[in-house]
Amino acid sequence: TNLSVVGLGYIGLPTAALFAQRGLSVTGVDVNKAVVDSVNKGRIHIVEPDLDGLVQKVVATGALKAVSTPEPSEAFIIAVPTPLGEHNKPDVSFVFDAAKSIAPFLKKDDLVIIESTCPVGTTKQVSGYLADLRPDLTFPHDHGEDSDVLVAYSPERVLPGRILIELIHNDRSVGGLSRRSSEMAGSLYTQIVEGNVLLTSAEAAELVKLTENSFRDVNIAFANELALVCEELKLNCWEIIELANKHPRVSILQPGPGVGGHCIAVDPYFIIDAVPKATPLMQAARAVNEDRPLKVLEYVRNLVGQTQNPTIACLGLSFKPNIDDLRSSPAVKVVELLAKEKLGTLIASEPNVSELPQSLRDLGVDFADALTAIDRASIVVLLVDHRQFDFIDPSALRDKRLVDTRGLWTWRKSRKPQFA
Ligand code: SAJ
Repeated sequence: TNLSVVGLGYIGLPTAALFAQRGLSVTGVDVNKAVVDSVNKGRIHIVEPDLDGLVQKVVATGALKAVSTPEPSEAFIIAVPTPLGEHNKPDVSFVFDAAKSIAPFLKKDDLVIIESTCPVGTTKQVSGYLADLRPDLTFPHDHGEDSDVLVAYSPERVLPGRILIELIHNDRSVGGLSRRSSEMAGSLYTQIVEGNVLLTSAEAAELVKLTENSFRDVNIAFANELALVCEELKLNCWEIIELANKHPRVSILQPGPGVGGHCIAVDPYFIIDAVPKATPLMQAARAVNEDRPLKVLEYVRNLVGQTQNPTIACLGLSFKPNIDDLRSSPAVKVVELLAKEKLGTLIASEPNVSELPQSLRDLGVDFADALTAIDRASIVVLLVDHRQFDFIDPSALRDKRLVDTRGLWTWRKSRKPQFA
């Protein structure tokens, strides 16, 4: 089988490489020429365990090649970004651009699968759009089982850092615009997926993806709200959560300085935008989570009090532990807020990158390793619980004022129960 994967990002590239490893002839398509060139040299432009070796191998054997514009193929997977646009409205324009780019090459019995996170109904709209571009072919939204082209939706649900493992082992929802579309898409995925491949409709599969990430956002908001409750009641929220989680049916997540990344903080809006009246809880969760960086600012402001120009060390900048991705990071947001408020001299430390992002350099933030930053500071703000920070000797913190947004020092390291 020939397969084309449109979009060679965090999802498209590992997916393309896995299909190539399983013996398909795979063409990766990306509008970014630098990405195409690097893949064709067997190199990767993203950080992901084991992906470099796999891409190098499948490019060397000729099973995977990258191109800038699509070519004819039997199956097309669209894995392009769907960011939030203005007013928190989903922007699916890259999906439609990708559909337009493959339209000229479609022929009878070809399969088109969308993997990008999409509002419910997008797959059907894309099918309609393709039908307008190719009036010589029939599509399933109009012609059901008899359509020439098959169209389906199948969301990725992999965790960065574990992408190759989760692509293979996670169960996968596959929703077609017709039964035949579901079945053909499902049988394609069985070539890489060892988990269950579960067939449904396109609309259901679209909502499943949005539901998963909205569920996590609401649950993180619960933890963040509990942090506020505990602060008012002067109790340690990490201890409360650990003890509550001993209940066999309770599993509370961890509070933090906010929810970052490209999915959890975005996808709830894809539901909220479609059905605002039905989503008071999801909207409240977003508000709670979006308020977190401002809360951290408030804690630091209180610690600073009347002190003139204190030095403040901010530890961790990525959007979650043990990754190097600083985009959409609440930790970066906190440092920006602190810098704009000119509360003191700021030093940021992030062991997974070699320099600060431009936005922080422009604000005059210094960059140092964690121990140097702590040594120079009177206030230490822990923003990300990277494994490197586990090893910081508590004596280095003895005379520092702390804002521990992750409970590393105020609970996990100290483990001082309430009565102590
Ligand atoms: N976070 C907390 N407390 C927690 C857990 C997470 O504050 O207890 C924060 C993190 O620090 C981070 C943000 O939430 O800022 C998101 O991190 P994450 O680890 O929850 O999720 P992502 O964005 O790396 O990946 C998620 C995953 N979705 C779910 O777990 C339901 C992944 O499986 C999806 O494939 C991915 O979104 C995606 O692409 O949609």
